[in-house]
Amino acid sequence: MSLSRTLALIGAPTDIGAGHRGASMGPEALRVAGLAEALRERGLEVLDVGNLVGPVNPWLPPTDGYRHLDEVVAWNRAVMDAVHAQLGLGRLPVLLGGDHCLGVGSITAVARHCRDTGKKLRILWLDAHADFNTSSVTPSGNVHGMPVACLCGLGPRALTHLGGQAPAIDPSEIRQVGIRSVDQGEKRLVKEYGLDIYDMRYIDEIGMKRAMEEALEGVDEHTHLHVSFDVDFLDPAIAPGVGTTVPGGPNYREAQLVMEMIADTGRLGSLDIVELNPAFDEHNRTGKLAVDLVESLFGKSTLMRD
Ligand code: B3U
Ligand code: MN
Ligand code: MN
Repeated sequence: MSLSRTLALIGAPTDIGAGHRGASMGPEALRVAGLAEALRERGLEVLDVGNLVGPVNPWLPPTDGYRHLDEVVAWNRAVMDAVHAQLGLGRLPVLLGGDHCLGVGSITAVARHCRDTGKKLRILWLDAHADFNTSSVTPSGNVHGMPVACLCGLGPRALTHLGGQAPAIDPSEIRQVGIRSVDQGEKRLVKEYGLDIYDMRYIDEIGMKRAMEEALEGVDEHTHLHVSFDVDFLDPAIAPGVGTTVPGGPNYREAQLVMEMIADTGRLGSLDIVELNPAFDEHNRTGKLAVDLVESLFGKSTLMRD
């Protein structure tokens, strides 16, 4: 893989948008699992820029359909600024979450960078959940169930307009893979917005290889590929260390194939690793698995391939 760019690891230690506490420990768990060392081993230059700071989690019930909206906005501003700054320096940002509400800041920054540089944006959203809830249909008020809707212009103004203009992305720029939990009202919305969803039913029927070929179709040398990797994408049998496990996810081999096929495009431009929750993990097993998969995402393979 022709990746001469420096990677910038950006920690965002918060669980501000989640339904369980503990994703705030995600960045450190990824570091302890040896993320930077593993990537350096691959010959990549890796800079750990440390952790962002933001408000503490007040752990309050939702108001007007959102939990902790002000704090969510503050964290996302910090993420957006940090990701955008690293992209501006020519580095490949790797956001270490933190819960998935941070995808709003990260992808808003990436979308702006693509507009400024004339790149085509393709987002691969690897997740058990569609994350397309709004305040009126959410079963929980947790903003980690809403980032894709916010990015598509549906949500509180402070998040939809985080980067100044809305929507940050067009639904046609995103492919969701591994989906197996979509709430009632959310189902109607993803249909209305025409999201391209490779759910587990579809993957079972056609296989992961073909599903990924379809999800990556059209990716070319003008494409900036952003991967938003929610660790609950993985089957809970191999990845118990997340807040909201959903059975029936990709197994180890399927997950490896996903990462390898993305690596093969050579177009990976930015990455989120979110929802890792060490409070639910077993001796950082899920953290180590995430590192293993990210190594594949950056080109580790058993044999030399061309
Ligand atoms: N869809 C549910 C649950 C959920 C979404 N994302 C995660 N969990 N990690 C909700 O609360 O919106
Ligand atoms: Mn998610
Ligand atoms: Mn999820």
